[in-house]
Amino acid sequence: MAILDILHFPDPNLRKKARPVETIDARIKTLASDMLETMYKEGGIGLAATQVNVQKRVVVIDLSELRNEPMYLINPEIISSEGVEQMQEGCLSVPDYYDLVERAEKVSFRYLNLAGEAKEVNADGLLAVCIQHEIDHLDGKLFIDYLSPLKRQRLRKKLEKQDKLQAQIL
Ligand code: GNR
Ligand code: NI
Repeated sequence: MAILDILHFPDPNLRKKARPVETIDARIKTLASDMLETMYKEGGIGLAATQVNVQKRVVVIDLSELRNEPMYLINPEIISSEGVEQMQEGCLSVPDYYDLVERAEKVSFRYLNLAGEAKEVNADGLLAVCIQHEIDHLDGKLFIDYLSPLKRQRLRKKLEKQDKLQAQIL
C-alpha cells in the first residue's frame, strides 16, 4: 500500500487521455488499491488514475459515510444519460475550490470490476455526478473547464503561486 502524489491544475499531465486497461493484472490491482488509500487520506469521494499521473482507465469511488464501500472501476463508460442537473463540485486536483457544474442528471454506465466481471449501473444524485467527473479526468477534462475562462485564469494564478510556495517548503 502506498500514498500517491495528486497532480494539481494547471499540470499538463492532467490533460492526457488515459488508455483502456487490457489485462487486470497485479500492477492494476496495486494501482487501484493505492488510489483508494490516497483518496481516503485526502478525503475524496472519487479518484481517477490521471490524477496520480497514470494514463490508464482506472477509477475508484466510495460515497459511503463510513468509507468502507469502495468501488473499483476499470474502463468505465457512460452508456446513456438523461436530464440536466446542477451540483456543487470540488476536485482533489483543484484544491480548496468549489463551484456549480451542470451535468446529466441520470446516467447508465458500465465497467469491469477487479475480477474482470462486466457491471452495469443506473445512477442519479452524487454517484451520477461523480462518475461523469471521473470519466472526464480520464479524458483529460476538469470540472473547471465548464466555468468561465476568467474564473479558470484566476484559479490558475492562485494554484501556481500556492504550489510554488509549497515546492520551496518541501
Ligand atoms: O471528493 C470529491 N468530491 C466531489 C464532489 C462533487 C463532485 C465531484 C467530486 S469528485 C472529488 C474527488 C475528485 O477530485 N475526483 O476526481
Ligand atoms: Ni476530480
